[in-house]
Amino acid sequence: MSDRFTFSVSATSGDARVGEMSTPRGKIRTPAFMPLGTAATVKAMMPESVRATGADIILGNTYHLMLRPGAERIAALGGLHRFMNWERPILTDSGGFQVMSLADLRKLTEEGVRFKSHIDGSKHMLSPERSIEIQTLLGSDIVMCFDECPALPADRTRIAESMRMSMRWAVRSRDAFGDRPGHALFGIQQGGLERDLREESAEALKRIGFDGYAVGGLAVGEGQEAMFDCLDFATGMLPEDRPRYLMGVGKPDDIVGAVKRGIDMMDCVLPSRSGRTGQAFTRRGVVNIKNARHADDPRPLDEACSCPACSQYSRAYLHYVFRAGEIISSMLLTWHNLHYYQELMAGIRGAIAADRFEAWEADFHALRAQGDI
Ligand code: PRF
Ligand code: ZN
Repeated sequence: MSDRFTFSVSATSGDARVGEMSTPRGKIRTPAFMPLGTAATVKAMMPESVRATGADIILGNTYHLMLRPGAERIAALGGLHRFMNWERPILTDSGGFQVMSLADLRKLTEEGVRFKSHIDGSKHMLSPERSIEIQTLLGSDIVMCFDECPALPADRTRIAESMRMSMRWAVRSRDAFGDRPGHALFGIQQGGLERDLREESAEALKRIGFDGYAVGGLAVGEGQEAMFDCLDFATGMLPEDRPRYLMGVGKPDDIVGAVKRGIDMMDCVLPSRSGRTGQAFTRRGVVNIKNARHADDPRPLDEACSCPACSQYSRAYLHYVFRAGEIISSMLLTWHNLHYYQELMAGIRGAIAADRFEAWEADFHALRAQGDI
């Protein structure tokens, strides 16, 4: 295995690409879906089960881990991989986005952001330098620049100012990261839905130079159509020979549409969170397992799925354990949802490799249109 971070595209179908990232901790097949391991656990899953679903990489969060149990503590215990028993690649988000959505009493300045913990009210500061330091302490394989973005809709002035500050922070993130062979630093494009601001942001990031490039500031309230319209121009502004990561996306049809527009990586809380709230993703759309119509149904959730929830249990059982608040409900539905997402990615990669992505996409939508059995 290479001791450097590399990325190569092996096939394309339209603007969709299939390829591979390589890190000293393992390979990542792209397009990749990264499950959330926000707080040093993919909730309700053992790490070997996460791997069994087909995940090559998971995501950790600077914001949560700095508050609890603390980055210095994790470093002293041998780093995040050993701490959580996941030895494969980990990408960490940089914290700014989570501060703005989760923390109390935020104060944003050129230096960074001061805030109070949503857990115990304690005071903290994050800056580009501190965020990179924390991600380094964690031992993250793919480190994200420290950035900030407004929820949409927002004033163009606010979007432009925020993007320009994030680009100044990108310079500081790059300087703080230095040169760490085997570890990657990704820049994050901002600029809302405005083409010229996205272009200005992409040019600033390319001048600095990163191992990969993320599209940030989307899926923040604008809706799918507006997000796709933006991706139609935003993705192509980023270097073709580097991975492109759409942050915080999304539902299965968001993922398919993003890949179609040239995206290589995504992450989302949806499959794991929905697993805990009784929503299952299937090839025929979303199934609400708490619905009374499942109470006597001996059939599996999805007869074509090979996960434990589908191969060993009935809808009636899944319905009952959810209603009864049993812990196994979260375990089984999370496993199923993560398995579904990884099967979706495998299907996407196969279709691109065979240069039949468009036909695959038509089948994907046709089956969903039929609805649940
Ligand atoms: N920036 C960072 N993390 C993010 C986002 C962003 O813009 C988003 C937006 N969808 C999700 N997570 N750093
Ligand atoms: Zn299943």
